[in-house]
Amino acid sequence: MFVTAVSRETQPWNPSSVLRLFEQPFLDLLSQAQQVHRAHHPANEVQLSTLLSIKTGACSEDCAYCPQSRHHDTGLEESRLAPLETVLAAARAAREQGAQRFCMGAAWRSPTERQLDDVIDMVAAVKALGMETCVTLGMLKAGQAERLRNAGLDYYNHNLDTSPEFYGSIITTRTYQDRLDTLEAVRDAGIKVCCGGIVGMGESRRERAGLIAQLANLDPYPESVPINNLVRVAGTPLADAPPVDEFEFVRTIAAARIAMPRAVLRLSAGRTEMSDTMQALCFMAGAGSIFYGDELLTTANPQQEKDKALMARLGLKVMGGDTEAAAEREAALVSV
Ligand code: SAM
Ligand code: DTB
Ligand code: SF4
Repeated sequence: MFVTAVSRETQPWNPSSVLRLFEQPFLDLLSQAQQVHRAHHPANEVQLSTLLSIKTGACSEDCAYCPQSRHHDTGLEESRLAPLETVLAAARAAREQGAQRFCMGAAWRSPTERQLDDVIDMVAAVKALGMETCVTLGMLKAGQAERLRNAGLDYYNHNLDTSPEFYGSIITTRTYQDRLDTLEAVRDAGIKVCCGGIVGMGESRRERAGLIAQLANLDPYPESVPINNLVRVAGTPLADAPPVDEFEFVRTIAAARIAMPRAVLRLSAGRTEMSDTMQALCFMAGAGSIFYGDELLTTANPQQEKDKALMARLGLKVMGGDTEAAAEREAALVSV
């Protein structure tokens, strides 16, 4: 039997009510999720964002999944903050390849004011290219979020990563409440929130449901919700985590779709290990965006040519933006 779709506007979610979504027969869940998707989003469209690591490695935090933590020996080479020209060249290339949004990530616990000065120049310059801007820099204070907003920042990415109960076995150097405080500072500054989590870190189904309930009960819930499938990196404590069942991953996307009908769900890290068929199921479940470009921050993403071919194979179009910009992006994508 179908569980009736209710949005945050009418009823808060809790882990048990999200769990009941997961427990439906797979095809019922998938069908319901696609109906919710089509009621709130254009069918057959995918939003494309390109990522760039502007400052890599040697991070003071101990996130168990992350190759950039200085607590783990992953052999990653540390880099200084990238020069503005390098960032702009990457953004221009991403735009030419058809990306609508450019996301810049730094391996920081939180930025200093001086570091923020440099990032602000990057945000303003990328925005001037006509792209949407997103950054992920760790924890922010209210004044810092306002400075980013004034520079033209559209989205701030800061993930809850997992449920409050499971969180302590993944990260010890900052609390769940720290993350909620940053999200509040971002929201209060008028920046759109990009916030999601990771599947496949050894969490239970109830804990996956707990993450979705937390996200859905943010008021308002995030505009953008990345769902990452753990990339198991050698040298991290989660290098040997057992992969999550494929249908369970699709169920997670579907449950997020139903609990947050208007959010754009991003099928994020972990796509290199997914077949085209698996990705098609994720789009069916309500994923409406992907990271587009050969690299995520430090790990591989499907080659752009492969993604162009996948989109053509599934008849998916590029989402968003004004008509002219969208047409340019379409043109960039036809060279399959
Ligand atoms: N340092 C900043 C922070 O933690 O907010 C920004 C960068 S951090 C790499 C951004 C997000 O990437 C993390 O919150 C996590 O959800 C995701 N991530 C990092 N490593 C990952 C991995 N190995 N697999 C899947 N997702 C990962
Ligand atoms: C998010 O949720 N996923 C992206 C983005 N936000 C910044 C990052 C994924 C990182 C995967 C591991 C890496 O490439 O270092
Ligand atoms: Fe640092 Fe962010 Fe990686 Fe955690 S996820 S170790 S904060 S870069």
